[in-house]
Amino acid sequence: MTLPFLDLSRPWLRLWCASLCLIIPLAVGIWLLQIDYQEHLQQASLLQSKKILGHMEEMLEQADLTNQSTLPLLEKSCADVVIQLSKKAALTAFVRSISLGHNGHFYCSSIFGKLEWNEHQEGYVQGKLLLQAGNPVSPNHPFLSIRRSNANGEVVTVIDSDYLVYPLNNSSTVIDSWLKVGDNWLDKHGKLIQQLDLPKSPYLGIASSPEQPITVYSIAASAPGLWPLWHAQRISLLVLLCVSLIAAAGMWWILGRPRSPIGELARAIRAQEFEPFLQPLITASTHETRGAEVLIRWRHPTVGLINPDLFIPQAEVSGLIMPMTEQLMRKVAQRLSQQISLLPDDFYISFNISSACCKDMSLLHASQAFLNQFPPGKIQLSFELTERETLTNDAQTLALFQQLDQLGVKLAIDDFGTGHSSLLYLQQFQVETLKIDQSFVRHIGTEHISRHIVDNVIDLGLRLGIKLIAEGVETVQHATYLQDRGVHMLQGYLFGRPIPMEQFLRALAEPIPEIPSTTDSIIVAKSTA
Ligand code: G
Ligand code: G
Ligand code: MN
Repeated sequence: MTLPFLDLSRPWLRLWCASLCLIIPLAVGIWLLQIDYQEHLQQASLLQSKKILGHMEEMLEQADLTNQSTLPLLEKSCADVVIQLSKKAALTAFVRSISLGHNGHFYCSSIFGKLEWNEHQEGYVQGKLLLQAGNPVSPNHPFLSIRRSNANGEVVTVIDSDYLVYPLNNSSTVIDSWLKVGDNWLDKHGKLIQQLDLPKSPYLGIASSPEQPITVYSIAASAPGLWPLWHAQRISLLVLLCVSLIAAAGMWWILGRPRSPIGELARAIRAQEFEPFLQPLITASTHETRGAEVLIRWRHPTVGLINPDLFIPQAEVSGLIMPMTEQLMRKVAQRLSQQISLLPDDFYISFNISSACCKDMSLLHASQAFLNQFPPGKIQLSFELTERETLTNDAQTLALFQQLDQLGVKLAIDDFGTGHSSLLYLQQFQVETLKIDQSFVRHIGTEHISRHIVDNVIDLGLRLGIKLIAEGVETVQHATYLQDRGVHMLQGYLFGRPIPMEQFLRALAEPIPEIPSTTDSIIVAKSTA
C-alpha cells in the first residue's frame, strides 16, 4: 500500500500499522467487555443481595415459627417445659437456643434449663430482632435473637452467626455482602460492626425484607481490574485476542505484498534505496585516479543489491529516471563535499543519464545544486549518454545542453562504437568526451577488426579534439596499447571495479597501488561489486 506521502511498507511503519491492528480492536474489545462486565456486576450485586436475603428470611421464618409454637409454654413453669424447649431447639434448623422471659427477666433456657437473667428489650428492632456481639456463654461470637411476645411474656430464639455467615460467604469473590439489623452489621467473616462505612462503589445492590427488619448490602469493587475480567470473560477475551492477531497479521501481509514494478520503484525512491557505486577513472599517462563514474545500485530491503540493467528500463518508461538520477546526484554531492581534501582539483565525476532526463530543465537544476556543494574548480561534472540512445535535437534539448555547457557541465558519449552518432551530432551537442565501448577494448591484442575500430575511434576523437576514455580495461596490455595511442583516461577492472562510495573514498585516502607488470592477467582490484 503506497500513499503519495507515506510509504506504509517500510518495516517500521508496517510494524506500527500491524500493531495498531492488534491494539485497537483489543483495546476497544476490552473496553466493551469491561462495560458489559460492569453492567453485569451491577445486576449481580442486586441479585446476590436478594439471594442472601432469601436465605436469611428462611432462617428467620423458621425461628419465628418456633417462637409462635413456643408462646403457649410461657404459661407453665420452667421445670415443666424445659425438656420440650430443648427438643424444639434441637429439632429446629439453625436454632441454637430458645429462652422464655417476662419483661426482660428470663427464667428458662433450652440449654441451661432454669435460670435468672435480664435483658433490655428496647434494643430489639421493631421489637423483633437483635444482632448482638456475644454473650457470657459465647463472648465475641455474634448471634441474632428473634423475639416474639404476648401478654404472658416473650420467647427469644437465637440463631448463631455461623449460620448467618454461610450465605454471606457463599458468594462471588468480587462481591462482598453484609447483613444489617438495626444499626449493626454482620460481615462475611462473622464480625459484628457497629458503624460501617460501606466502600464507595457504583455497584451496590440492596435488598430489604418486607416482613423482617433486615437488609442485605452487596458491593462489587468499584474498578474491576483485568484479572476479574479475565475470570469472568475468559472465552470472549481469547476470541478477541485471536481476532486482533488475525487483523494484525492481515495488515502485515497486505503491507508486505509485492506491488507493481513502477510502484515499487517509486517507493524505493522515497525510501532512498538507490546508492552510488563509484568506479575510478585513471589518467592514462600517470595512472592516477582523477575521476570516477557513478553507477547506480538499488539496495532493496529484502532482495539485496540490484544491478541497474534490471530497473533502469522501467525507470525510463515510467518517468522515474529523473528523480532517481537526482537522488543519486544529491547523495554523491553530499558525501564527496565532506571529503573534499581527498580529491585532486578538477576531479572528474560522471553520471549516466537517459534521454528521458533531457525532456525538461530538471537536469540543469540538479547540476546547479550539485556544483554548489563544491568550491569552483574542484569538480568537473559530466553526463554520459549512451550512443544507443540518440538525443532529438529539438529546441528544448538543445537549450538544456547549451545551458549545461555554460554551467561547465560536460557531455560524454557512452559505449561509443556501438551506435551511430554522426559527426554533426557530436558537434551539435558539444560532446566533450567519447567513451570507447568495452566490447572493442576487450579484443585488443586478439581480434583484428576490433583493434581497427579502436584505432579509428581514437583517431576520430583526436582529430575532433574530443577527450577519449577507454572502458573495460582489464589487462596491462589493454592499458599500454590505449595509452600509446593517446587515450586520455582508462577505466576498467584493472584499476578498480565499481565499489560503494565509502569504500571508494577510503581507497582514495590510501597510497596508490603499483600497476602490475604481468601483461595478460586480469586483475581484480579492490573488488566487492
Ligand atoms: O554498473 P553496471 O555494469 O551494472 O551498469 C549497467 C548499465 O546501467 C550501464 O549501461 C550503465 O550505463 C547503466 N547505468 C548505471 N548507472 C546508471 C544511472 O545512474 N543512470 C542510467 N541512466 N544508467 C545507469
Ligand atoms: O554502459 P556503461 O559504460 O555505463 O557501463 C559501465 C559498466 O561496465 C559498469 O557498470 C561496470 O560494471 C562495467 N565495467 C566497468 N569496467 C569493466 C571491466 O573492466 N570489465 C567488464 N567486463 N565490465 C566493466
Ligand atoms: Mn557509463
